[in-house]
Amino acid sequence: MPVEKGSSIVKLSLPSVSLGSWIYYGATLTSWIAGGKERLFLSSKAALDGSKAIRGGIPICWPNFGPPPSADDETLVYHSKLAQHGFARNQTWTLDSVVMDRPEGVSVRFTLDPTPSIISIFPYPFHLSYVVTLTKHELSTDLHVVNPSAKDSLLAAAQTVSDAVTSALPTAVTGSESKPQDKGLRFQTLFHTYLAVSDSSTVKAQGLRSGLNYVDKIKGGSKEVWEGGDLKFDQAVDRVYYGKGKDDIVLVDGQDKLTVHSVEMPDITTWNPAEGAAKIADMEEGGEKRYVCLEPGRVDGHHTLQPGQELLMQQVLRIE
Ligand code: TA6
Repeated sequence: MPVEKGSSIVKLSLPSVSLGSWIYYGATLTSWIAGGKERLFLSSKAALDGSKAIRGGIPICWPNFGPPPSADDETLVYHSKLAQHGFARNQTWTLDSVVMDRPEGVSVRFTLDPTPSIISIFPYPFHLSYVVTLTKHELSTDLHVVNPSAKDSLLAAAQTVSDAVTSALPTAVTGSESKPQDKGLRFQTLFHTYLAVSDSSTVKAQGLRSGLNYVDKIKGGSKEVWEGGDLKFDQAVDRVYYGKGKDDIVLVDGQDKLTVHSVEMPDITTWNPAEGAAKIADMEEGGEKRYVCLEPGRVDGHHTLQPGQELLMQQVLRIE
């Protein structure tokens, strides 16, 4: 059965070719087996019960990536109070539909809409639709963000419901700020992709153009310019490269190559904590050797969708 729905997990399979498992919590993909092996890393200590974000697989960072922004920008006051990487990875998404169920590919859609608890921390109308597709050599994760504050009657009705829920919340929940007047939906997005490797100290990422600006978090957030060449992970790496655009990044692990392609996600984060992994409570022992994160995103400032606007962002992982 290509699509197997459980109460907290859905499994997709293309017989004897590939298999993927998604947990509704965070719509986090926790396994992708292709070409005879597991391509994603999942810490054996990861909490899979919805008590915290999953350490491994592909968590979705939205509407922030990284630590929250400063509240100096008044359009980001609510964003400034969110937890690291936003809230999408900590919500139970809805398995909306099976989009495709064919021998050449299977695909399902998850959705996330404001709930009272989300509205209490982020009182902006939004609709997230997340389609994951498995084919023989590829896994595609597509996140569609909509600002539904539109004139259209159905969407306007959704807005009214959202307004009603917000105004019904006590100030103690909504905080002293009133509901935002600005109808723009502001967000960053990033797929926090943990790619399984044989030994992180020997793999390399290719395709980062020389001249790219990046922020090096290991050096306290210093702004640097990439000199080009292969990026190695033989020591701790935590960098955000801006403006790679449509360039593919290729992870080379011995004879194995995996291409990370992205659309409307012009930035990429590269992360492996090396010995710093010991401080991560839900990281398995020695886990840092077994993965590197290559994380396509849209994280250079917050993107704005005006009422009725939408944006489709995509990551495609392809084994060569
Ligand atoms: O994407 C890299 C990063 O932002 C690192 O700076 C590192 O802290 C990491 O994500 C893990 O974040 P988490 O909140 O999942 O522990």
